[in-house]
Amino acid sequence: MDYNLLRVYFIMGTINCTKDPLKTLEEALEAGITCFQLREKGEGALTGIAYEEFARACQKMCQAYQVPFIVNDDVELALKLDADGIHIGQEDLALSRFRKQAKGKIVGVSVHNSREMEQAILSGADYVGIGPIYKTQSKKDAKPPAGLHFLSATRKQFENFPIVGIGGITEENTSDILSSGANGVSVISVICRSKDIGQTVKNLLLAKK
Ligand code: TZP
Ligand code: MG
Repeated sequence: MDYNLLRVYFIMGTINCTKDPLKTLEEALEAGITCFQLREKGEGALTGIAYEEFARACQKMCQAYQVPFIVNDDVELALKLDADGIHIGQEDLALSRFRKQAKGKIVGVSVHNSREMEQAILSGADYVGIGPIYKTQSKKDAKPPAGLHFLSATRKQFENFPIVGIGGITEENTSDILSSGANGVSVISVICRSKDIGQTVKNLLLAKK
């Protein structure tokens, strides 16, 4: 896959937003995010028809900006909507079970150790998410922060595999994530809670290794 798509990878669900979720997404797209993942989960998340309609609205907006629309966990919805990709965690459906169905789609997997990393590659992942690097408020069942060590060790072992860092990433620490070998940063709250999404995304895009 094109590494550049991972550069500023925005993840969002309605409960993460402090203002209208579609407005949040539009401002982020306008400012130049390179990828979007719908992660509609947690207490108060949309379900059923409302969830599907919201997903379709997000997808339409992403298409207008030619930014990949990725669905978290929900393989069924991703296939139904013909999303550009799917992101799965270790607790989710095994990638080997749907890799064929997801032919041509971007498939991302969250990994936390070298065994999971090797398995993700063998199963046909297109990229991996490594984290939480720092403490995060956005995922209730997040593992303890791992810091930069596993990220940099993984980059040394897999020189060219697409990797995105996640968890507690801000405008200030993005450079550290990039210099530790990630091709980009995935973020929820720094964008969802920003008072100036345009400026926040610009700062994330401008951060240097
Ligand atoms: N997986 C690991 S940390 C995390 C996910 C989905 C949440 C990241 O959110 P934030 O607000 O950018 O820390
Ligand atoms: Mg998951």
